[in-house]
Amino acid sequence: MEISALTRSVVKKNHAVISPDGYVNSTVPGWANCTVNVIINEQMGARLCQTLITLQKDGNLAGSTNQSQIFFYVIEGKCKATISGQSKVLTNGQFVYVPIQKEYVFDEVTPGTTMLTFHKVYEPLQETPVPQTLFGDAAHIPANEYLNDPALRLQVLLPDNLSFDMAVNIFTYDPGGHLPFVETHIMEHGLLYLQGQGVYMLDHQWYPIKKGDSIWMAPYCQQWFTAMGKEPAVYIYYKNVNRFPT
Ligand code: UGY
Ligand code: MN
Repeated sequence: MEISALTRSVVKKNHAVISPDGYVNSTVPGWANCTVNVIINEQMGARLCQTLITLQKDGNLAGSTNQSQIFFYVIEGKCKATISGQSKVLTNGQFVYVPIQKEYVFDEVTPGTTMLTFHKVYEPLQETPVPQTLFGDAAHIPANEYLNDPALRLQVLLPDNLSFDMAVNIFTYDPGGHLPFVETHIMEHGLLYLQGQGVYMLDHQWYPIKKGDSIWMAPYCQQWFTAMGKEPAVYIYYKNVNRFPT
């Protein structure tokens, strides 16, 4: 029998590992016929929000982005996204970036569809246009070798220009691949494992990680990862970028 008093999840001052065994669902106004797990939020000291949504029959997400832009990513399944009148059907690996002050509706869902969201309060930059709605497909985004290591590949899902103050990337590590050094940086991360497993070092503590787990790394949380097992380890992650370090 499993021991119910154990979990791999930890929540610390500057990082968290959230494994699905600890999920307790939230009710989010406007998001109907779905389960919502708020994985990362300012309540834990973060400056982003990350949620996981499982849509049931007649699942429907409706709302307005207001001050926080939202990146919606379909992990598995199918739904229709309508952003201020512009519609598109999204399936596995497809996404839509919804800028501030837009109305969105997700409906016509296949029951069981799972989605990931990253939310960030937008920081406007003088004389720089606010980004537009952007639909995309991870399958069509090049996977570039990372820092001259053929075992590591990075896909950059959002345009890399000053209009955007958040980045969302997919990082793929072949088994045995690892970050080339321990990163120490001001940017914050929210992250979801899409495939495989490995070991993450967060502030000199070591965590086994696998598909379905999420991680929050506060600014300056020191970080390193190595992939293990027989298949590549893949994670999708958020990073705040392109703004003056106030
Ligand atoms: O973009 C990054 O900072 C990335 N290399 N960090 C990470 O994967 N933990
Ligand atoms: Mn990093």
